[in-house]
Amino acid sequence: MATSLHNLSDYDPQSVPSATGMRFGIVVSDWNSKITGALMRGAFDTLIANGAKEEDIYVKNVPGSFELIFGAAQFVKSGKVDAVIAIGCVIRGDTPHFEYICQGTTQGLATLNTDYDVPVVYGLLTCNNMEQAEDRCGGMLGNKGDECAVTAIKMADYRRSFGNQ
Ligand code: DLZ
Repeated sequence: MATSLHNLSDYDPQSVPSATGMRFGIVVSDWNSKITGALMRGAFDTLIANGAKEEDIYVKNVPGSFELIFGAAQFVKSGKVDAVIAIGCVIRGDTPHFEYICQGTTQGLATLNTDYDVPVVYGLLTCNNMEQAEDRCGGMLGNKGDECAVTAIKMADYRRSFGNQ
């Protein structure tokens, strides 16, 4: 869980398997694009820094966070990737919409993880305000995109340990 004591970009490079030869899908929500763009760049750069080839990283955009479910499902079913990173940012507003989008998106992404054999990494920021989002996409708490990339590599490696290529 992210706290003011935990920089999301901190990780031990020794603990991360090589991403060379792995293929990744990144699906990015256009809502709050300044935030999601920074998260995507963090994820992309961290995959590259750990050995992934640029041509093995596929980036697709969807309109909003709720569409991350369908967007991620397309990658999962394509058979082209070892892991998917779903990136979005929901900011609390005046109505209960925030709860519905967050819960629906979270449940949808969780279901993909149980129904298919390609891991989907949860890169959804669920923030009370824009400041919290900025802190988590390259600000004082690091970049959650970096954290998602490390998780995607570890999960792709885990999947391969079961013989899935
Ligand atoms: C409608 C909506 C609202 C109000 N807020 C956000 C948000 O903060 N972040 C986000 O990613 N998407 C938001 N959306 C759009 C929904 O995710 C979705 O795209 C629409 O409800 C259409 O299905």
